[in-house]
Amino acid sequence: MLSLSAIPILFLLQFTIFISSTPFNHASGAIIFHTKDGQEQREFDYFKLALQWPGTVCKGTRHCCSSNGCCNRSGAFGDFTIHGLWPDYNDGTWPACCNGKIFDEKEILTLLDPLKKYWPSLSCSSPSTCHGSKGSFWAHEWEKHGTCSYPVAHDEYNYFLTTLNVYFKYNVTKVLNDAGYLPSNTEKYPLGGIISAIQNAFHATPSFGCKKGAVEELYLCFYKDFKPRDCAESHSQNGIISSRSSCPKYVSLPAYEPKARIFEFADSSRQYLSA
Ligand code: U2P
Repeated sequence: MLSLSAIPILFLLQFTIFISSTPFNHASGAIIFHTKDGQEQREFDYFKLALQWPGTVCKGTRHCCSSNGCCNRSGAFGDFTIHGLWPDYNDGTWPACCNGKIFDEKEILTLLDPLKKYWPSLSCSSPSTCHGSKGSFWAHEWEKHGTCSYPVAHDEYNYFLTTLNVYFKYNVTKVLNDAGYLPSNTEKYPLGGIISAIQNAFHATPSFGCKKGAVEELYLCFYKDFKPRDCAESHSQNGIISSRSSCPKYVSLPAYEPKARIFEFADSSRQYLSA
């Protein structure tokens, strides 16, 4: 059993280990990250919660595999699902692949149920990790974005837990459903109306990505303390910041349609269909 007097010493020890392992630049006071080729990246400015709309993403499914949520139907497909929590810069660029540990699924075992449901991969392809190999969707998001979320999210478990918490707190699917914007394969909705519904609920302006007139991605933005802020839909090229949206004035929110499932054999390109 620990004596009471040992507790402050343990705390101090933990705190010292924590501080001494931070990428802190004592000259400027800023947190500096290094990519694996030694490039410096400064601390991010804000967070972007990137969500995907399975009804649109899964329309593009060409083949199936066990890891593709579009096929195994394990996800919450009437909802926006998580793409990632991205630390971004105000100029439209972002840091990527910062100092941090390689993804280890064992670190997030207790989060697997909600992650499978609300953060499913909607593709068969294995994205690249920051260490030159191919990995899971979660490995890609942690290594590319999670490692740059320091000092707000300071480890893998904390990154995934924080993302789930923000996602549940700012339930944009519920906001849209309550405002009458329901999944439909026939309706078109005014993008301005969708934006207003979100502004009224969260007091901040989201941004969007569309594919063939259908909402594919929705972005909610946050200050580092997770208070909502506007998403700066800007992209910096040669120092010139320009705005861009791939969405028309009227957009659709297609319903996810379980269709014939196309399975792919691991050993060949043979495929077969199942209802
Ligand atoms: O938009 C195409 C891809 O660029 C990455 N992206 C985009 C915007 C942003 O703020 N941050 C960012 O990282 C995303 O890459 P991914 O995480 O999918 O590898 C996005 O898909």
